[in-house]
Amino acid sequence: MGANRLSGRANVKAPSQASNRRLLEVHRALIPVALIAEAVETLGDLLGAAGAPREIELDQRVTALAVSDRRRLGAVYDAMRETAVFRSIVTCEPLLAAARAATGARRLHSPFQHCVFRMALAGESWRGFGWHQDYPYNFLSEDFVTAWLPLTPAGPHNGSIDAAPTASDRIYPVQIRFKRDASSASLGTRDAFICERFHAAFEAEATKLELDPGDVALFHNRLVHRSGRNPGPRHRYSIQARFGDLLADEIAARDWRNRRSDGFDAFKQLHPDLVEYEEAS
Ligand SMILES: O=C(O)CCC(=O)C(=O)O
Repeated sequence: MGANRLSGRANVKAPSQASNRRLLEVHRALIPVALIAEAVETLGDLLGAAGAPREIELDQRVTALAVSDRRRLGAVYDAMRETAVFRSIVTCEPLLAAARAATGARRLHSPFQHCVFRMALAGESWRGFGWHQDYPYNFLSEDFVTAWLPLTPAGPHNGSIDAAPTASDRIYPVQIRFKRDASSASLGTRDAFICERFHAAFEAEATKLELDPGDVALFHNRLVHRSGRNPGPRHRYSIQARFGDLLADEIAARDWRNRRSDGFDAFKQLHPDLVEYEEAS
């Protein structure tokens, strides 16, 4: 796998048959340092309130809670997304300005259900996302973007994100399957990963993002990417938000319908040809 560090000005153009918006931009030090610090402290406090020992550092608190009470760790994921600092980050003006520039939107569309907090725990690759594009997942306007921002350094040491920009010239067919844990038990919600026959081409050009806290990667929804496997021992903490063009013809024409709950119904209706398989519920 390629180990290129994407530079601050990464700008990979899509082939001409697709939209000419940038597939991937990395903005260094975009999010105010104080907001990142507050988010990390808030996460530490949440873990403490959930029962993790307060005298140990962040990663150790997460590991301790994952071992002692996995369900409580799940509650911390959800609560983190409900904090004021989370909202402050996904609505901070530098991020919105970058999103407006990347999408060309005069008015941004950013449904809150598509703003997520993630912990990629060391060694838990079953929780990661396989090769996918965000288009079916969020289903906003044609040129919508994902903002991916780490709260602690992200790189090969904790997996980060693998991206395959030059293969991102079209929307690929997907297989819709239930998420499963390490023992293959269904987790109830679904994924739409790209069909396996394309993976070798993605692997051949995969590039790993290296980002510091405060940096933001903006991906076009067509960017093929996946969660890099976190070898540990550090966990990875990140926030993702999605931004589309509220006034784009295609989203207005479908009454702003996007992926409002689990499932890929709106995507399936528009692109039945791109769903190669769907696991029965
Ligand atoms: O953070 C990750 O590991 C994957 C997230 C991702 O691929 C996404 O939000 O689109």
